[in-house]
Amino acid sequence: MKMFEKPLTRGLAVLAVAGVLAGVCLWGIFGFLRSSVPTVDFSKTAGPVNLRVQTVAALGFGPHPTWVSYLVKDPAGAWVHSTIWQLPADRQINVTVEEYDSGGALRNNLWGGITGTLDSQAAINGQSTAVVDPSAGNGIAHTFNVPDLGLNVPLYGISSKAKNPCSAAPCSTSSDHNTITFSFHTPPGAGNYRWQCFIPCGLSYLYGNGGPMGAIGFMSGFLKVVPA
Ligand SMILES: [Cu+2]
Repeated sequence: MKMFEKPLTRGLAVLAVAGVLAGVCLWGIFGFLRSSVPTVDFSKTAGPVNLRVQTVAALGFGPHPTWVSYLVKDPAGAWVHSTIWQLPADRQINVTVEEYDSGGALRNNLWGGITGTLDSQAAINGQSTAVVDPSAGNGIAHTFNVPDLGLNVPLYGISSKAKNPCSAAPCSTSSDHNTITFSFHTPPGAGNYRWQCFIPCGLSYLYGNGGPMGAIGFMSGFLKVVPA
């Protein structure tokens, strides 16, 4: 190996490799820090909490602009890329989901049924229903599930041929969307309740379960229930 004949050359090569490795490590660490998800606090609200969220086909910014995601509107009215929502205990939460993604069939039709809401129903564009047939119409784009609260709400998708889809979040209601509303009651005690989407919507990942499906801030998060 003529290239590493001289000790100085060899030393420089080792330094260069070490430098690249250190760079890769720092890039990974800062990438992780950048992606930390903020908590959006709704616990100071008096009376029922009106929670407005949206599901989008592509976030459009940050390290993963192509990923599907949830966003939430903070109490000041700004859309925030967060799935960690702090809620008061023992309180009615009125949820409005603006759903901007296209839908499809479910791998398990069980997730088409609505459970855990106040009347075991949800309204899709104003029409109350207890079940969304995944093989009818546009199918289901995402679900909102809080397993510990028995909550399952399928989110009816927009047409894959929609003429005015939203391409980057936060989406405006002038883009094609469905509005899904439902209410639930938070438990009387404090606790962290994990929630997630049960549709394997991480396209281009193995079985759809990677990427945004495995990342807090995209298709899963926490309800941080705190004493009111
Ligand atoms: Cu999803």
